[in-house]
Amino acid sequence: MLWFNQKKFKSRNLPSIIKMEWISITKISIRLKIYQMKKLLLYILPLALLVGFTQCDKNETPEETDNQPIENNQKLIEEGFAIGSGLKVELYALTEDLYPGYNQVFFTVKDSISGEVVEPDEFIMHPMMEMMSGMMHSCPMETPTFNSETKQYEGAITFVMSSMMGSWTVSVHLNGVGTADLVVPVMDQDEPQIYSFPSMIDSTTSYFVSLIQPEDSKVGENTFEVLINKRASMMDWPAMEEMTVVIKPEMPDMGHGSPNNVDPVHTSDGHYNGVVNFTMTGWWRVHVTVINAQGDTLNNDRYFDITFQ
Ligand SMILES: [Cu+2]
Repeated sequence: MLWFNQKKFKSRNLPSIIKMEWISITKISIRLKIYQMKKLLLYILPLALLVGFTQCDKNETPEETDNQPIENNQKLIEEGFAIGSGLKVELYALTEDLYPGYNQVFFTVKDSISGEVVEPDEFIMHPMMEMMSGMMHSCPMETPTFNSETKQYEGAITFVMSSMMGSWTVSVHLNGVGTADLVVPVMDQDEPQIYSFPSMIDSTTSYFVSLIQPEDSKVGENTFEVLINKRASMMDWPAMEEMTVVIKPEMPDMGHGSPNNVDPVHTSDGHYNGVVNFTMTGWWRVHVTVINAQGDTLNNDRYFDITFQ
């Protein structure tokens, strides 16, 4: 078929009979284009929808497989191959996104070819952040241990800052031969779940307090649990077990506190458990004071904001 270059070929320069012809050819070509577009839509639209759904699926809880039930509504955060080991690592969390603070993490290790869940002989986890400046540091963590029922490694990572400041990688070293480097986003939350402060008696030492509970606050008594770590070095973040913790909840815009709170006491591995009493819904601010074994108060006013309806 004849094809007119419409930009170069102006119809007004033509004799009227040819002009008619030209118009009808243009019409045909427009019809053809519409037909082609319709056909294109017919194929592209379902494809686009399919891709859309597939991408949505990635954020959903993965489907249960025969050999590995997904526990506790876990969300797949990232997966990767440990090159050299023939194994694949999947990292799950209980929230859609990892966040600054205490995150429980779950790892499933699979044979990279058969997809079968396996228990590796050796499993070593290292969270590491590369800051914008190029400086590297780790963060507090709880070494994952194998749960023979769920066939997962279960542990915890306390991210000390969000991915706004750099890039977090959770490396998993398997059987001494391969490492899976999982680059994970750590997303800031509206109400921060962790705060840090330099010690008031030794400003070179920083402490990190993470809020673990309440997760879903309710009116009445809630378990109040925090984790306390010290930054001994960029790679060493020990849990602090000999602190005294004092809590004081208030509703800042209503000018009242609440009775019957129980200060958190140490349970294990730097975790402190107590009770916070929220007498009504709304915005609460729980002030947390950390006192060392010598009786020195280590922080000035620090708090967690907790809002619930
Ligand atoms: Cu950092």
